[in-house]
Amino acid sequence: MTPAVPSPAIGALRDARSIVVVTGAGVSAESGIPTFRDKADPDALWAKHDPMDLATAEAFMRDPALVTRWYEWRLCRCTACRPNPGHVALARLEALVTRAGGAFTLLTQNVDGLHQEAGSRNVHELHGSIRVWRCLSCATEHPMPDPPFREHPLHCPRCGKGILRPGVVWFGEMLPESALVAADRALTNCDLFLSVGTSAVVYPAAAFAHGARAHGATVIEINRDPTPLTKLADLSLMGKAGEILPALVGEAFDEG
Ligand code: BV8
Repeated sequence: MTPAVPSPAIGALRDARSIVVVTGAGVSAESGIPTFRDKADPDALWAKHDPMDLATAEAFMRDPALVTRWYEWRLCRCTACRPNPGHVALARLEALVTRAGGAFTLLTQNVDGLHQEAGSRNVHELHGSIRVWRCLSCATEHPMPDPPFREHPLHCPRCGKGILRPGVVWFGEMLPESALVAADRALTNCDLFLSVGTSAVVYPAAAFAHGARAHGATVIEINRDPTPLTKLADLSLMGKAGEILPALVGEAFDEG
């Protein structure tokens, strides 16, 4: 079902010269990857687990086998899922905007790699990637072997003694410097900011819309439910990202 998209959103997309998009777990929900806080989703990750028991460095040091198994389970879900029309629409939008000489930056909180698989190019993984793991002893990075893992936790294939942790950003950990620099540069210069499929409660990503707004950007939120950002946004498009994004990009750029 193709949703009706308000003409101001179509005009804003068509006129934008520099777009920043922030995405969260909601953009991967229609690919079959559970979200974190979605009250309507019994599989939501934080509905079943306390994030402080699984998504912190302390939790990993306390029980590396448990946290390794949880990320192994999530990795299984990620590798079994494919990009949905929402991911594809964002990759198409980037191609259209950059081909016309504009700028496009995708800042994702997701760790599943689906934006890149859909063809998005200028992607910055604010919270790292589940597909790369790092040795706590020699700090080397390793692409994740396909599950099931041979041991829990995994030992470093290079030094043999360190254990591997997922290359994600846990609570209390700094975001990658390169992603923060890219975000700062893009937010300072953008004229359109899209927030897609995020509950807008995890910082510093949740503050990006405010920064873009302060620099004069139009803020559009695409989400299935209201969030703390909804009242700040210039436009709030309620619904599924996998339906709204293709309709929005199609209305803005397809002739006829
Ligand atoms: C840091 C691990 C320095 C990876 C995650 C102020 C400034 C700076 C930091 C803080 C601050 N205040 C508090 C902090 C600390 C903390 C924080 O933000 N806490 C919150 C909870 C209050 N931030 C940090 O620790 C960050 N580090 O800033 O370092 C520092 C440190 C300490 C103190 C000060 C400074 C690190 C943040 C990263 C944490 N890592 N996970 C992993 O395992 O994946 S967080 C977790 O939440 C995920 O990474 C996820 O990316 C992130 C955000 O969740 P969402 O993606 O938004 O997903 P959610 O389920 O919540 O929402 C989905 C939405 O989609 C819903 O609205 C739903 O309705 C909607 N939806 C569903 N289906 C659809 C849909 N929408 C559209 N279409 C659909 N089909």
